[in-house]
Formats: sequence, C-alpha cells, structure tokens
Amino acid sequence: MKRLFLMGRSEAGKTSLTQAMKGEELHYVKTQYTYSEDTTIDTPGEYAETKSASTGLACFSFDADVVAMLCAADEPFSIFGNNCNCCINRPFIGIITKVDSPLANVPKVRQWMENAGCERIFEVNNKTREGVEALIKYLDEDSINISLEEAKRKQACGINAWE
Ligand SMILES: Nc1nc2c(ncn2[C@@H]2O[C@H](COP(=O)(O)OP(=O)(O)O)[C@@H](O)[C@H]2O)c(=O)[nH]1
Ligand SMILES: [Mg+2]
Repeated sequence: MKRLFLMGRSEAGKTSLTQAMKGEELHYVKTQYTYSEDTTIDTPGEYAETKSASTGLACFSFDADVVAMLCAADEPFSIFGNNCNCCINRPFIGIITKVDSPLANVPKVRQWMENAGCERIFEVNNKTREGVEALIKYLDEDSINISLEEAKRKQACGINAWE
C-alpha cells in the first residue's frame, strides 16, 4: 500500500481520515506533531497554515509515496496556491472531506484542487466512511517506479516524473 502524506488546515479532517481508513470510530485527538504510521503521515494543520513551519511539510513528505492536500468541503478559502504540484516530487492528490456538511461546496473545492495541480481528487465523509474505500483502492495500486535518470529527463521537459 502506498504511504499517504496528509497536509491541510486545522480541523480539515486529516486525523479523522486516518481513523476512518483504519475502520475506527472518529475520536478527536489534537495533532501535536507529525504522526508517522505505516500507511499515513498525519501533520498538524499549523504546519500548512504557518509559513515558517511549512518547510517541515516538505521534509516529512519525502517519506511518503503520495502527497495529499486535504480540504473540507465547507472551507471558506484555500490555503494552497495554484500549481503547488511543481514543488512536490511525488504524485499529488486532493481529498475533499466533510462532503456531508450543510455548507459543503464540493465543486468550489474541486476547482481549488485542480488549480493546485492535483492529478486525482477523492471525496470522503469520514463519519460514514463514504468514499474512503475508493481512496484505499487507489493506495493499494502499485506505485510507478522510475529511474533517477528518467525522472530527470521528464522533469527537464516540464512534466511530472511519474506521468
Ligand atoms: N461532518 C463531518 N465531520 C468531520 C469529518 N471529518 C472530520 N470531521 C470532524 O471535524 C473535526 C476536526 O477533525 P480532525 O480530524 O481533528 O481535523 P484535523 O485538524 O485536520 O486533523 C472533528 O470534530 C471531526 O469529528 C467529515 O467527513 N464529516
Ligand atoms: Mg489532526
């Protein structure tokens, strides 16, 4: 299973997603530091929200196979800029949580993720686990292994190494 790196603002549902992926009931835990498990790396929202701490995200992401930007469907604005994928050397996906929220605006969040450069976008409800299986299925697929030389050649052409 590919190892998933989670980044997003506080309360977006990152820790809940790790619980939903394990089939656990949701229980609130304040994420005080980066939690590295077999299949996920869960980060504090403050890392994504604070410029001085954001370098930590880049460092921890190197231990993952896939990097996910995670936004709740009811977030009023995105903290991720356009074309974030150009500074991430892993497959970059989007995960929309809280699709059950009465204030959910999934098309808006999808647009943020497309603008950021996410190659796949998943919609989940951590409470009911709706959509979580599709994410797990994607993570179960084999990752694409390429040589450093091939990665460099593709990057020189301005395309993602694994495309
Ligand atoms: N309705 C709803 N609430 C959620 C969902 N995911 C997380 N939550 C709630 O949102 C709050 C913050 O979740 P948490 O996982 O701690 O966010 P984190 O800061 O990104 O780790 C908690 O009260 C969760 O129960 C979801 O998909 N739907
Ligand atoms: Mg958390």
